[in-house]
Amino acid sequence: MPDDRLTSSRTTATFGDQEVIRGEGGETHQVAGGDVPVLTTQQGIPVSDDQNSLRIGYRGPTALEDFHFREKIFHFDHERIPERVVHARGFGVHGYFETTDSLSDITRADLFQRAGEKTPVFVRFSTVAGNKGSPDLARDVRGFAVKFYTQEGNWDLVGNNIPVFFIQDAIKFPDLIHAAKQEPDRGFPQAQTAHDNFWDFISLSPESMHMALWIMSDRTIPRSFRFMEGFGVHTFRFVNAEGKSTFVKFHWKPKLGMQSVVWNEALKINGADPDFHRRDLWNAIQAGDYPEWELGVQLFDQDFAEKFDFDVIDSTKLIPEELVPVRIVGRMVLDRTVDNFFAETEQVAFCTQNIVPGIDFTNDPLLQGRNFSYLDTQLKRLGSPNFTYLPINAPKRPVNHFQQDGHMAMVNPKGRANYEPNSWGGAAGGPREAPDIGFKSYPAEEQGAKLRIRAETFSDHYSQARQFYISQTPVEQTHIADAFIFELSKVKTPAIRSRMVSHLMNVDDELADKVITGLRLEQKPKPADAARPTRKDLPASPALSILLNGPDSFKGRKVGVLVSDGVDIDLVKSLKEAVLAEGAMLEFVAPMVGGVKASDGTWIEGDEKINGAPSVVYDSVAILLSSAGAALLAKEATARDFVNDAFAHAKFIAYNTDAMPLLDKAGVAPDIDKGFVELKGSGDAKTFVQTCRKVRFWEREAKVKQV
Ligand code: HDD
Repeated sequence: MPDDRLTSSRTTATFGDQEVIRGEGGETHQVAGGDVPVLTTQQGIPVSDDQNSLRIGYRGPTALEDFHFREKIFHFDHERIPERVVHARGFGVHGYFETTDSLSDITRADLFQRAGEKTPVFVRFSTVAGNKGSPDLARDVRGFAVKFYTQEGNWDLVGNNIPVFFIQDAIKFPDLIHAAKQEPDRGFPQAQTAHDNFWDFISLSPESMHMALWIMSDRTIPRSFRFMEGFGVHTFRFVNAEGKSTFVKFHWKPKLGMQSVVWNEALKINGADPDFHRRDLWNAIQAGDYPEWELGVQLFDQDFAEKFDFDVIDSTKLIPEELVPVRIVGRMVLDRTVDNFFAETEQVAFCTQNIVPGIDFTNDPLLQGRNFSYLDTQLKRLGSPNFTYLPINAPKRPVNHFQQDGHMAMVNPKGRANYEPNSWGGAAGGPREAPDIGFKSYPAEEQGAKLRIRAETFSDHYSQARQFYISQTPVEQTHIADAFIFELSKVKTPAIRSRMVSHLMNVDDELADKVITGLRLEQKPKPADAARPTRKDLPASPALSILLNGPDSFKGRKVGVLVSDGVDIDLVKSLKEAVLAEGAMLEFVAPMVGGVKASDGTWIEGDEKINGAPSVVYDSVAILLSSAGAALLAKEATARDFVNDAFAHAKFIAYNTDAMPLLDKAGVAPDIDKGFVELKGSGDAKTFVQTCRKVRFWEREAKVKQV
């Protein structure tokens, strides 16, 4: 195995996109397939036999002297590092950010100065509550952390796919996370908020109500990382060359529009493909279909902040885009998967305090607390203050300072001077401060008594929760109510269910009534006492809906085509052509993975076997069968599920007449609606793909859900 650590040996090689010294010895030897490097120990000693440990006699005991065996097992025993206490399950990829609109009048941040300039980035998407091995489609907030390797150092924008947060003060973070994760006595449930502790905490924390609405919406079950928004959440500051400050909120807008799955799909996808999101991103990038987001900023001044209904440093509130428009200033393209998951995705260390000249913090108490937590957690996780030397964390500009030593010190300052001021002249004296270009904190004036209080300006917990709810389409409102009913039905303590409903009564009567009915609460609770009794009726903000901001094409989506022997080759060809022309993907699902023989003898290779690719993993499906194939698959339970689920999940379904026996056995034949497209001739495939641009036939959903 090649050894990527720093050694004293001779060659350099690329690791990710970093050049590092690499321990490749000079020796190679010939095996079938050509010259390969010689296997060595960590000390570079060539290994003759890696199959057998050293033993005394043919069947005797293993010798302690076997340094190769001991070194190999020792290293293996130490392979794991602590997983992140939150956001343990993540997936990282490389890309670049391109400035499209100079912001030089607003900020001196180098990366925003010149339109057309590209800055390398590393992005890690994650779920929050689940452990490292938990399924991708848990109902959960998604982390959206971006490390910009700018020419003035690393800037980490450590955001989520939701623009607000559960709590207002970082001191509540451990409680929130303890309540969300597995209950400590039993060690479950995994990656779920549907349990007593979580809803107990939330229902006792009215400040969480806005976020509670968001997490019960389809934002927490995205179809793909590629189809979700990202947010910096907090209000930050931009500071320009003259020292003038402008408040800013950051937004990532997916080029392919937003899209989520439905809850019943999420449950099934987690079983069928726990790696659904990472596989999706990996496949898209490997196929050259690079996902893209626009970076937008909401800019506002102190005057706006003072007039706004809410405190701009309260992270449980957002500023509607209709009030402060989002100005697009750049785009981010993710175009490279990692070479090594551990070295990059696992070892990347995001820290909110990593900011660059021209960007600054505000007094948001959540942000202030985060600035302590992230550096601290990286030391625990990565084990040394020298984690900044790991290639994935190292800035892509020269680093000069007098910090030294510690575990794994890889690059210590050279020369005699390891302190300053010093009187060693010139280069011998080492690096010096640069008052003209160095980072300067914005000189915000602060005064006041030392207090443990929550500002009065943070006290309205319901108005924006309601605004979010009324901004949703009826389909989305139903999903929110259903999610509350689902989660609270998993709560075993009736008092917690009622307490949660008492908050919903302060949000929206119709929502509360739906949940009361769905839970079959016999006694309607009293509305929760609110710190501020009156709730402002804010106008709807269409930007908050997923469905109103969906895709305008089927690009980047995937069609699952169920095929059988004898399938009409012309239909298959025309469908494939139409799907690819749209920039979408297509997979053949066959009774056996080897594939099927089409009507003209053409062999169609299967991408999946029918029981390995239920329709939940596709955006739409096509059932293209011969009559013999339909008769066979009508007897196959997984084929019937394929059709039935696609129908229940309001997917668009293409089919040919010969496939009818399967549709019939699956119980959907009597309900063929406008979400079905019959493929008779080659022109119909195009119609089907155009229909799919709407992603779902939502009109069907209400008909398949009666309870
Ligand atoms: Fe956090 C990780 C996002 C509040 C403490 N957080 C972490 C990650 C993301 C966020 C995306 C994963 C980074 C990665 O991929 O490595 N966190 C947020 C957002 C918050 C937030 C958007 C609210 C606006 N976080 C928050 C608070 C605290 C933390 C209030 C503590 C006081 N977060 C952490 C942490 C983590 C972390 C313990 C765990 C692993 C890590 O930092 O690197 O420090």
